[in-house]
Amino acid sequence: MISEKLREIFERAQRVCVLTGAGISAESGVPTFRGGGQSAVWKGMPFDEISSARMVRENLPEVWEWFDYRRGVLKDCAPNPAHYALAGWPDRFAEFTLVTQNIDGLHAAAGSRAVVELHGNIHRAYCNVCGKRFDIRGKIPHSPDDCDECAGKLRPDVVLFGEMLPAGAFERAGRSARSCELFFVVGTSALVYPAAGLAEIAKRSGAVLVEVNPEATPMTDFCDFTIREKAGLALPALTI
Ligand code: BJW
Ligand code: ZN
Repeated sequence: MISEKLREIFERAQRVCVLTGAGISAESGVPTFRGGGQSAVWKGMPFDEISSARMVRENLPEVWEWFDYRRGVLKDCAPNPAHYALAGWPDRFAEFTLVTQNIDGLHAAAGSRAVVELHGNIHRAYCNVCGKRFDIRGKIPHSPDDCDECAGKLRPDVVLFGEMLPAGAFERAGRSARSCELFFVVGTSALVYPAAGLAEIAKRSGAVLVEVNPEATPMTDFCDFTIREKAGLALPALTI
């Protein structure tokens, strides 16, 4: 249920920023990491163990197996009405920034441009030695394995626990969080930092904070509005 007050604020807003998480892709069939009191597990390993900087150092082939499996799942997933609704938002507002923690590329597939991808993109790899990037979309299992410049090993171009975010990405997101009037937190458990900190920055800078999530999160109490619905219902309903 969307309040009339929120509709009014939405209609008048000029500067809007949206942070999305795994929940926005749930209705596309992409599994979330957490939610419903459960946490993803791969071969008996909690995902935060396999998706970690330590695992890349100690067992890169296992990391690749996990990401190749995930790319296999994604192969059959398409954007849902929530991704499409957001793809139209740049036309409604003078300034609009879409920031995502997702690595699935579904915002771009729905037509969103200039998406700030805080945690990288599962369809790319980079060389552990020289940093050269490779497009691995459609190559399952991934290939090549080694860099064609320096023969270094490739790794997924995603940000794992204990790793830094891509240069400039958080800064760009932070600028938008600081300057927007309306900030949406969509489909994220708001547990992972520094991404979750963007909502706090926006709130402290005076933005109206809106959460779209069927479940409560640690961010809920800071929010001015909560839409306790699936993103695929809530975002198109707000856009109408
Ligand atoms: C729906 C729905 C529907 C369902 N509609 N909603 C400050 C405090 C404490 C710790 C830290 C801190 N700062 C940094 C840290 C450490 C760490 C961290 O945050 N740890 C906490 C978990 C404790 N952060 C990092 O390590 C980050 N790096 C960093 O800080 O660098 C500096 C540094 C470097 C070296 C040393 C020290 C510092 C990097 C974080 C990278 C996170 N990467 C992952 C994995 C990516 C690769 C992969 O895919 O495997 O990114 S973790 C995973 O969580 C993934 C996600 O992007 C991220 C967030 O998850 P998200 O999107 O919120 O999904 P879920 O599943 O948690 O939630 C889904 C939600 O959707 C639920 O709420 C549902 O209810 C909802 N939902 N259906 C709407 N239809
Ligand atoms: Zn290389």
